[in-house]
Amino acid sequence: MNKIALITGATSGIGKACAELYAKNQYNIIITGRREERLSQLKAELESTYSVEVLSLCFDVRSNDEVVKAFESLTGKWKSIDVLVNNAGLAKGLSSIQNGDLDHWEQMIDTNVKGLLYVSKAIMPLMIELKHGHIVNVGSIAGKEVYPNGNVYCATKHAVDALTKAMRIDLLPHKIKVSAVCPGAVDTEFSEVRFDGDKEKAEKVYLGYEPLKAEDIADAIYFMTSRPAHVNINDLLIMPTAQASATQFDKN
Ligand code: NDP
Ligand code: 8X3
Repeated sequence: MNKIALITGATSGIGKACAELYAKNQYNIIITGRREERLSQLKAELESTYSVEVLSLCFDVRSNDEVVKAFESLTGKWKSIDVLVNNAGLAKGLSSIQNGDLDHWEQMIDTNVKGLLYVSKAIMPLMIELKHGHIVNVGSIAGKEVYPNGNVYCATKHAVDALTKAMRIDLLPHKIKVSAVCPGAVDTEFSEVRFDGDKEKAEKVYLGYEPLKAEDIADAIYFMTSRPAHVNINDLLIMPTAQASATQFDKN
């Protein structure tokens, strides 16, 4: 029987690359995101390319009601989730804390912290019942270091780091693995979202060096979840070779 991977934020970037890689490895996939059309398109692509089953759930992780409703709809085999990749997340803005935008702060906290909690709260009981499962939280270098003007985004990713450790401790007796993957710069839609659709500004983030690709992170996540039962990779910090820390780049 195929295993099942649930990937939040699969409409783009790291989540989409994960959905593709798990499907390629014959997992049945649950993909989530807010953009229905992208979800339908990805579902059709994965089903036809890899002959796996794909369930698409369109909801906003910031709404616990939507999260609960989406996962209450799971029936039969779809409740036996082997892997949960808590990937949905975003940065909004890049400004000093004193000039911060309250709406940006709320979007980041509600998505990266509360959204991750809501999804986990819905899925953990299923894994506990099975005494089996692996949760991979997508953290960031921003959860290891704080960089100028990164303030609230960095705080949300530090929270992901703390929650990963907390989940690993509390879920230990239930035989559920919990890991974090923490990337440096990955060329996705991340910067376009951060700069409210300003493509020119977003492109500059990845100029003059070779950033990571979404597929690099998907590879790492798949590797983590395909270790033998007695092995857990707690935390993986993965950077472009040209990036030594949150702020130090070797640019041309
Ligand atoms: P993208 O913007 O390409 O993808 C983000 C995904 O998150 C999209 O599928 C989006 O789907 C989903 N998402 C965002 N907000 C919500 C929401 N409220 N409800 C449901 N889904 C949501 O960026 P990345 O792939 O780069 O980002 C994925 C994760 O990786 C994030 O947690 C990010 O913080 C983290 N990260 C990224 C790095 C980078 O440099 N790119 C580095 C380190 C970590 P939709 O819009 O359809 O809802
Ligand atoms: C994304 C990486 O450092 O650009 O989490 O904010 S960073």
